[in-house]
Formats: sequence, C-alpha cells, structure tokens
Amino acid sequence: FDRPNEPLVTPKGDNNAVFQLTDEYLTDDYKSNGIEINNRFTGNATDLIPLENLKRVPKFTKSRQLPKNSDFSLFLPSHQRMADEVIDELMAVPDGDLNQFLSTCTYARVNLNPQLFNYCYSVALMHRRDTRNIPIANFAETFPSKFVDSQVFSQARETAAIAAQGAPRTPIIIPRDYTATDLDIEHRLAYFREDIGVNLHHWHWHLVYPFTANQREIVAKDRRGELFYYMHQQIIARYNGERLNNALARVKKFNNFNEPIPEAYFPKLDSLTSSRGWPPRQSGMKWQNLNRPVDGLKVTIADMERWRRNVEDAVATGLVQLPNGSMRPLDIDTLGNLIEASVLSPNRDFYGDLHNNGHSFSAYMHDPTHKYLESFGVMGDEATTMRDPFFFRWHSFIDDLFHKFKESTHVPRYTRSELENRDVKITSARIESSGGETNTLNTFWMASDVDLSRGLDFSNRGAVYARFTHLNHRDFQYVIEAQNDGDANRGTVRIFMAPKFDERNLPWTLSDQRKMFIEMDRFVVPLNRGRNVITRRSTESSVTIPFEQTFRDLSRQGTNPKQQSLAAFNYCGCGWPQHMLVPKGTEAGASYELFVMISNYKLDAVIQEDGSEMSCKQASSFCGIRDRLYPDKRAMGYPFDRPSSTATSIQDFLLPNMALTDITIKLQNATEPNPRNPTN
Ligand code: CUO
Repeated sequence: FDRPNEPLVTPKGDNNAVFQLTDEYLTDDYKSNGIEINNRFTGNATDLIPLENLKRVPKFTKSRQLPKNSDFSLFLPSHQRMADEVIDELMAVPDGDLNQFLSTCTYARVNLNPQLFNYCYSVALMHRRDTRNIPIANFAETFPSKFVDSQVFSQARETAAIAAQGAPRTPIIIPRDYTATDLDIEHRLAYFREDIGVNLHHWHWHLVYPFTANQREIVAKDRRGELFYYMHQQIIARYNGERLNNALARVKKFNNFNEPIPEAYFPKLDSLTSSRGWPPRQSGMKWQNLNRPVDGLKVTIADMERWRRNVEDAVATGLVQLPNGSMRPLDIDTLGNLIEASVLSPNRDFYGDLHNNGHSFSAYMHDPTHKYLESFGVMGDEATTMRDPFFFRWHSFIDDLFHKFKESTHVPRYTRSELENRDVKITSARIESSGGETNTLNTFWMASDVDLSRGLDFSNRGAVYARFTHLNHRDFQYVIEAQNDGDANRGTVRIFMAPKFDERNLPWTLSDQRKMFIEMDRFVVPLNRGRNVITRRSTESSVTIPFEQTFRDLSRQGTNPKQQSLAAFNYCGCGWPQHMLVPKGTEAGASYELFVMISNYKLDAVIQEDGSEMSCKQASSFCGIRDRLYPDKRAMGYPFDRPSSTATSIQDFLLPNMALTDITIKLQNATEPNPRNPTN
C-alpha cells in the first residue's frame, strides 16, 4: 500500500505472491484481456498474505468515478463525497476482523485512485479500534512528489537504475533555492513555507481532524473547532515572526476578494499520480467565480461575500443563527467549525463553507471553469498548501475573524484570579544553550537525507536519498526558579516567545504582541513548598515531534523490514517539527522575549473520560491527544488568546507567577550535514 504508483496485481494462484489476489480483486483491465501478468515478487516473497473472499463487496459507486491518474483534494465537494463513501466501507468491516479489513483495503487499493485510497486508508487505520496502533506511513515517503523539487525524480530513477543493489547511495542534492530567486522578496520565507516537516505536520493535522465524514465521531473530536483556530493562529504567528527576521512586515490579510494578488508562486512540483506539473500562479491574478462540474464545485465570489457577512454578523452579535431561525450564543469551538466549515457547522446553508472554498478559489485562478482541463494548484492540497505565500494571506483573513471574536465583548477578559497563582512566584527564568551560552538561542542550517524510494516505481529496490537543507537549532533547556509559599501542589508551566520589537523596531503594544507569541512548551510540574528549580529540555516540547518521527529515521532502523516496522510502531506524525521550534533569528542576533507562566493546575486540569492506554500524546499543544480530551481546560492560547482589560504592554501584564526574559536568537549562516544521514 505504501507504493502508490505500483499495481498490486499478481498471477492467479501464484504462491510466491505477497498478496494472493483472486479474480475478485482484479480490475477489468487485467481480468478479461488476457494479459499475462508477471509477478514482481517471485522468488523474493517470504511472507505471504492470503486474502479472503469479501463478505461484502463494496460498490464504490461514487469513488470509482475518480480516474486513477487524477489528483485528489478534500477541498472539492465531489472528492469529499467519494472519501466519505470509502471511509464508510472501511469502517464497516466488523471490529477485530483484520483479515476482512485487509482484504477490503486491498480491493479498494486495486480499484480506486491511489491518493483517494491513501487518505481513506489512513483515516480508517486511525479510527478503527483494531488498527489504531498501526502507524500511518510517512506521507512524504509515499508521495514524495508533493514535497520535493520535481527534477529530483529523473535523477532518482537514474540512480536506481545504475547503482547495484546494496551499493552505497549518494544523495541527490535538492538546492536550497529552487522555486525562486531573491528578486522575489517573498522567497526569503521559502525555507519556512517549503519545509518538508512543516508541510507534513499540516497534512497530518488535517488527517487527524477531518472536516467531513458520514460517521460523526470521526469529525466530532474534543474542541476540534477551537483547535482549527489555534493551530492555524500559531502558524500565522510563527510566520509573522519569521517575516520580521527577514526584514519583512507582517503578512497582509486577504481582505478584498476582488483584488489582484501580487504574490506569485511557481511550485516546481510534479504529480506522480497524474504525471502533470502543479499549475503555477502568476502575479496579479484574481479570484474568479468557480464552475467546475467535474469537481462538484459551483461557487461565486458573491457567495463568499455573503457567507463572510453572515460570519461577521455572528462575531459582532455573539449569536449563531440556526437553520430554524432561532439564535444561540456563539463560542470559539462553534466558530471554528462554522468558518472552516466542518460538518459540525450549526448552519451550513447560512454560513457556507468560507475557509475551504477560499482554498479552492486560490487553487483554481488559472482555470476556474475547467476550460483547459487543468487540476488545482498547491493551495488545493493540504500537503502542499503551505508552500504558497497566499496561504498565509488567506489564513490571516481567517485568523482575523477569530481575533475579532476574541476582542469582542462576548469573550470576557481574564480577571486577575484567572491569571494569578497565589503563593507561587517565579523568581527567575532563563535559557541555557547546549553551546554554553545563557539566554541566547543558536540556529543554523542542516542538510538531511530523506528516502524517496517508496513513492517511486523502481524495479531495483533500495534506498534513494534526497538531501535537503532546513533550519535547525542547538538543543537548549529552560531553567525556571519558583518560590511556593503555599502547600505542595502542581502547576502548569506555559512558555511562549515573541519578537521584542515590531517591523519599525518599536516596542509592541500588548494588543499586537499577544498575537505574535508563539507557544514553545506547556507541561505540568509538582511544586514543593519553598524553592523549586524546574528544568525542561527543548526536545521535550509539547509543540513538537522529534526529527526521527517527522522523517522516520531510516538510518537507525537497519534494512530488515521487520525491524523497520517495529521502529516505526507508535509513530504519530502530527506535531510541529522539532527542527522548526526556534525561529530563524538573524546573524546579528534578533531580540526576543521569553514569557514563562506557572498557572494554577486546579483550574487547568482535565479529567480524561476513560483510562485506556494513551497514544500520540507528544505534540498535544497543536494536535491534542488521540482518543482523549484536549489536555488543558483553559482556552487555547491562554493567557494571550484575548486582550487584557488593563495592560497595554507585556510588562504591565506580568503577575508574580509570570516572568519575562530578554533573549537573543542568533543565526549561524552555514550548513552542517546531519550526523544521522545514512549516506555520510
Ligand atoms: Cu489547514 Cu486552510 O486549513 O489549510
């Protein structure tokens, strides 16, 4: 299943086949035309997987209509309906009957578009009781063409064809600047927008939090609407901080839907599914009314403006209109579902599908009516959308709707008792870098290898590495000293960072700076009576997953497939990549403020509903915990999610249980090879 570009067919009755397919599984192409089918695995197969006759053969009435060489996007209504249909079938196989499940998946894999299959299979693995501990294959390895320069692939094929099996492989170098030059100022942010780990995180987040499915419980996860707001708000905050580090102003929200868009994007990606290039977007293009029957997409800019007005009314009045005309109070979770829109939106007719359609408008500016038979641009795919500068302009517009709500009178300001933690006082907070410096974070560039071979249809097995350059930082730790004059108890440590100055190099007002604070970590600690020294390593962050988890560090797993799957076990891919935890900073040193708070755990604690084993809890700040309640009772982003009633600067905001420390982020503008690279 991990090799989407290879057929699954094997000759009938071949006992060396990995998948022993019977006629039932074969598509008409192979069933009746007399082609003699070679078994690609003959002689190599050691583990045989017999398939059962299906107790229920899925019809796949809608989903079969998507051609196998078509690209797939969840933002398209017709594709959503296809995915809903397939997910229903995969979920309908009785719990515990893994042979039937595997056989049904095989049938789906043989008969359906590979991208559609991969999405539905991943959702099913994640949501079925009997498969929830099975790791999802790394999407960048399965579909590498969504993540790396298309020129890599012809070189990769050459390498695979020439190099002998088992011979050492030299990596193919992906240049750092392959999508544009610095003549385009937006290109300064390419290292952020095109980072493989960042895009994988975003894709994985949407896989964990689908906005559509016929089975409500797949969508209706704890606070998923609020998390849609918060995770994307943090992406915008991080991006704005990076812009300041690159001498650019914060991103301008896309406010006028009829305005030409100056930021262009030329992705230089090819789709290996459709064998076509991803369409570029030129400077000065505009949104156009969309009428693409093939995608089930008929939506006008006037629709978008109407939905926007309705959402803005809900934000201004603090009330949601229900389909029967009655009103109910608006909350942040409902607002998230309503704007996205997910199937939990309380009134989809009235509030429409604002955010998702924004992606579609942006993705189809080059062919709004399907006149040229063109597919969507990168904005139309959750795995590629963050590459485009326009993603951030669109999501700044979305973010601003949420901020307007948080700034309205419908969201009460925090009282002092909601912010303070009586008896607890932070006496100092500092950062110790592994390089030995205090309150300085060190960033640099690193060259790392990814294995592309799964996503490529090579006959010659073996790894094919691509070496790409990404931001990284030296490990560090926080050291926090706190005095507790009360009884022993617990506290939640909340760590944020923001640039100290705005784009004009002036100190921030709190109303702006609060939107710039990026969450670095959040964790619960015991507080003894008296003096406490809390240390926490940067690698333990509740925001990130380790590098090996983002990229599935093959170098450490050996070549034995069994070893590999063991090492990949418990792999949960949602989480901000650890290598992007720290903003780039500047060579001269960028001034940042480190904010640390210890809040009262009694007001933070969440009682989980059941005691089942926890999995995927690492990156809980952005991804929640699988099958559990979001592990913090406070509003997401607390204490910066809403304006302060009194403070105008961060200094005014501080209470004894908080601390603010000046820190510097220094970039060493040189590239180091990743010591874990298998090709070193
Ligand atoms: Cu994540 Cu617009 O929701 O891309």
